[in-house]
Amino acid sequence: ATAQRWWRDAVIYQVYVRSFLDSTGDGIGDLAGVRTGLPYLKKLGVDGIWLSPFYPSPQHDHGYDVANYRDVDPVYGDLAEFDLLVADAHRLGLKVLLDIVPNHCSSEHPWFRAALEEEPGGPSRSLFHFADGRGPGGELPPNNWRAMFGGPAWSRIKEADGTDGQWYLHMFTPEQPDLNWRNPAVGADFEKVLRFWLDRGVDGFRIDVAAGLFKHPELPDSPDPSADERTRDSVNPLAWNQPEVHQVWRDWRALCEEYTARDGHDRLLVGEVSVRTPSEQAAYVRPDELHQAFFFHLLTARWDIGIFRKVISEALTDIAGTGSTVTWVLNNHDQVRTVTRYATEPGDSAGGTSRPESGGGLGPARARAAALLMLALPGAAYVYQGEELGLPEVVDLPDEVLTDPIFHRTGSRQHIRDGCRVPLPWSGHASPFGFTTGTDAAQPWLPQPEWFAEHATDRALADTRSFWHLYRDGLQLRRSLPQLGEGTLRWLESPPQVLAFVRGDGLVCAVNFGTDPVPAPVPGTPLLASGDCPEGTLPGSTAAWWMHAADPR
Ligand code: TEU
Repeated sequence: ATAQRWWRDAVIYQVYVRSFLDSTGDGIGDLAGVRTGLPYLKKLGVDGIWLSPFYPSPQHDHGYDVANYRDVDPVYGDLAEFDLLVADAHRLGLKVLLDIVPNHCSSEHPWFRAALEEEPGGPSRSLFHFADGRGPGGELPPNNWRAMFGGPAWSRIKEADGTDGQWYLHMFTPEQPDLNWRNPAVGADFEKVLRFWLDRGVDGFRIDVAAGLFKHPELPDSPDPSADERTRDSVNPLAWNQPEVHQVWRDWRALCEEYTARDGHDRLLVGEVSVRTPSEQAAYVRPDELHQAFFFHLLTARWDIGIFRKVISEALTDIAGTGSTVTWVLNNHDQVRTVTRYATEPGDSAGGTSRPESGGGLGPARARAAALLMLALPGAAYVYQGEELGLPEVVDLPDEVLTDPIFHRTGSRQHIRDGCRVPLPWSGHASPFGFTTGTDAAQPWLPQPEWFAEHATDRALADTRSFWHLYRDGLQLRRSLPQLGEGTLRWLESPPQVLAFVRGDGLVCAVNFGTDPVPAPVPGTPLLASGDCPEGTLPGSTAAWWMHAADPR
C-alpha cells in the first residue's frame, strides 16, 4: 500500500498496557514500559501499535470505564510520557492507535456524577439513558434487557433526597453507564476528544463497541433478552446495530480526512463491530465511514478446515464491495489464546491442559500454522501481545485473583478474560520474568505461572525455532514480497484436509488441518514453514509458503 494508505495491509500489535512492561515497580504495566519495548516491536517487524485504554479510570473493566477521555491515568503515566511514546514510535516508523470507548463512560465521569446530583429530567441525565422503573413503586427495570457481563442492563439510583429513584442503562457493568448519543452534546464532546489526541500525533483509533452507541428510541422489551449473555455476542436487535450509528462514523471519518488533507497521511478508524454476519459488518466499512472493522470470525473459529474456508471466503466476498481490506484477528484481550483454543478441540489428546508440552502438542503447532495463514491473507492483521511468544492461556488462575467483571457478575469462570491478560514474560526463570523491575518490586497484578519461563522474550529471541522467529520471518517476507499484503487470492484444489491458495503471481500458501502428512501442493523448498517441512511434504498441523513461478492448478 502507498504511504497514505498504510493501514490497508498493516500489521498492528495490540499492546495491553497493563500487562506489557512495568517501569515503576508497582506490578502494573505502564506507558514508559511500552516505550522501552518499542525497539523489541520494531525488531519483530510490525507496522504499529494499538494501546488499550490508559485514561483515568476506576478500572472496573481495566480502563474500558473512562472517567476522563483527555488524560492518562497516573498508574500508567502522564501526558508528557504519552508524548514521548508517540515521538519514539514515530521515530521508529511505528504508527500509534488509541482505543476509544464511546458507547459508555465510567460512573465516575463528571457527567454521570452531575447526573446523580440532578432531578429527574435534568440536563446531565439526558447525556445517559435514565428512565422511571415499571411496577407500582417503579421497582422494576424499565425494560427486560440484560447486560453483556451478566445481570439486568439497568441499575437503580438513589435520588439526592435519599429515596429510590430512576434507573439508568448499562450494557456492560453498572460502573459503565451507556451514553445517550441522541443528545448532540455527546457527539460534540467526542469530536473534541478525537482532536485532542490527533493533535498529539496519534495515527488513528480502535473504536470500542462500534455497533453500539444508539439504542431503539423507545427502549422496548427485547424478544430474547438473555441472548447477549448466552452468546457473548451483541445480538439484541434493539440495543445494537441501530441505523443512526452510521452518521457518527461519517462524522468521525470526515474529521480524519480533515487531518489527512493537511499532511497527506491517513488517520485510521478501525471498529470493533460485533454484529451477526459479515455482510452486516461490511456496512460499517465504507469510503465515508470506518476504514476497517475487525473480522472476528477467525478469532472465534475452531480448528476446522470447513469453518476456516467458509469464513475466509465470506470475508473476502463481503469486503470486495467496500473498497477496503479485511482486518484479520486470531487473538485479543477478550478471547482464549490460540495455543490453548486449538489444543482443546473435543477428542484431541492435548485437550484441557494449560501447559502444552513445550515444542510439541497440537495447540502450538496449530497456532503457528494459523499465524502463517493469517499473514498470507489479503488485508491487514492484528497480533495480540504474547501471540508472538506462543503464550498459552493461563487457565488455572485461582478465583481470588480474578479481576474480570464477567467472573464477578456471573459467578462463572466461563468466558473470563484474565487468562489472556497475564503480564508478559521478558526474561529469567522466575516471576516477574523481567515484567517489573526493582528490588522492592510488587508482584505482577496477575500471577505468572512458572512455565512462563519457556516463553520469555529472551529465550524466544535466542531460539530460531520459536514462535517469535516465525512471526518475525513472516512479517519480513510480507514486507519484501509484493504478492503478500493487499491483492488477489485464488483457492487451489487440494486434499480435503488442506486449505491452499495462491497470492498474486505465485506465492502459494497451504495449511494442513489434518494430522497426517500430505504431498506438498508445489515442488521445492518452502520459503517459510510453521514446522518441519521435508521437501515434497506438508505434515499435519503445518502451514507453509512457497514461491512458484509456474501457475499452480
Ligand atoms: O468488548 C465488547 C464486547 O462486546 C465484549 O463483550 C466481547 O464480546 C467479549 O469481551 C468477548 O468475550 C469491548 C472490549 O474489547 C472489552 O474488553 C470491554 O470489556 C468491552 O468492550 C466494554 O467496553
